[in-house]
Amino acid sequence: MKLYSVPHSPYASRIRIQILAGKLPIEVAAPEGGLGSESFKAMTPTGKVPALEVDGSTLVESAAIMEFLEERFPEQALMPTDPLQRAWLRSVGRFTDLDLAQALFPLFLELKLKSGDSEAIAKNLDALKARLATLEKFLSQPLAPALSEFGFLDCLLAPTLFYVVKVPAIFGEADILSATPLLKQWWHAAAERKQVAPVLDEMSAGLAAMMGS
Ligand SMILES: N[C@@H](CCC(=O)N[C@@H](CS)C(=O)NCC(=O)O)C(=O)O
Repeated sequence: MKLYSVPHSPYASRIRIQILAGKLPIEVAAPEGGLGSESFKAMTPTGKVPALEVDGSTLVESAAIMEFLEERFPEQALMPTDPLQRAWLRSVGRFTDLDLAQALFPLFLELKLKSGDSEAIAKNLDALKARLATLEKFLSQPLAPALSEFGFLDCLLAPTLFYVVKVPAIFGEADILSATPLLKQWWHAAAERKQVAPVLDEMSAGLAAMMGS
């Protein structure tokens, strides 16, 4: 099996945490010809990373790849067996991708376009904080895993939280998690874990390289 990944991608980083945690026998490689190349686009339905080459097929979409690896390597599975807790994790995953990550996109765009529109930036930061308040409610539910434990939630959430913390800081919001204490506690614990920290380091290096610093 071969995972196509780029270091800064939060979606590919989910799978890299899973591989590191379970010592899964999966080679990690850059997309052939680079991300965006015609040869990589021809290999996958979406042309995006992560893409997992397995048994002559190419799987895409991080959430689907994560669940595939759970089933393919059951002895290394990170999800609990309880269907309710599994459903809770999937609901956090969907919220992360469909709401939280979407709230980051206008800020990424601002980093690229540098409009300097402070009103728009403040509005986008407020929208992001509203999503974080929702995430705090998820974490306060009884179905949430213990904040101190490594698990599937780390793979799902830590790579996106990396950007949630990093991007607002560039706009002067030094502690975006200050109003969400459970999330803040979870983030600080997760970022230190041995299965997560090396991947966050790769993300930092990848981001710096991408931004030319
Ligand atoms: N929903 C996808 C998102 C994947 C995605 O957007 N990957 C980005 C990198 S972070 C990508 O490959 N972009 C290349 C492109 O859009 O051409 C997933 O969860 O895997």
